[in-house]
Amino acid sequence: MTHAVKISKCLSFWLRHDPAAGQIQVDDAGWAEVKLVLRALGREQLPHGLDDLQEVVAGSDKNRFELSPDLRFVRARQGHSIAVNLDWPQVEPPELLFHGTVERFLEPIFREGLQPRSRHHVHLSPDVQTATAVGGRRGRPVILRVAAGRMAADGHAFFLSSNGVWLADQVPPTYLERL
Ligand code: HQG
Repeated sequence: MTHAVKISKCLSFWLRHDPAAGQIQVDDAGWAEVKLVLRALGREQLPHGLDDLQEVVAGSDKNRFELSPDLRFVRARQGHSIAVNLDWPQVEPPELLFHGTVERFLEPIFREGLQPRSRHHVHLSPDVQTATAVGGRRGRPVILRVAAGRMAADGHAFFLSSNGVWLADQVPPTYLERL
């Protein structure tokens, strides 16, 4: 694993799930002090200069993180399990969105719908390729097609994170179809 990947994994863990593990604090909008984050990276024996952090933020394949313009604060753009309020805009979704998962989750998914599990929202992808990568983290990917347009017409809200991930509170089974 490269240093950049290790730094990214630490950031994901502290900023989304467990700030205390990095001895940092995350405010209501998800921001943590860069100074404290760098100190925490140092404790992990990882490169911990501001330039190292900037490189990871800029180089993240999914654009997971965001630095404030003055470089004093950093946050994750989505994926939190801790309580944050990121104010993603509510946006009219495209007709279809996609969700990548694995075979073993299909039975509960078609019974109770897609549920956020440990995160705030269900994560949906704009295209099959992205969904395939998401599902592939857990095994052989299975792609579900989400009738997002119909869902929105029925009154369900969709939010769009700044890195292009679509978020919904849940997706009832009636809007799901296996590809
Ligand atoms: C499944 C990564 C049983 C769901 C990715 C998924 C994404 C159910 C898992 C982002 C279920 C939750 C999110 C139900 C859903 N019964 N299983 N009713 N409803 N599931 O990791 O969508 O690298 O919380 O199919 O790229 O896999 O972290 O969600 O398999 O954008 O930046 O429960 O995480 O981005 O897993 O991934 P997750 P996800 P990062």
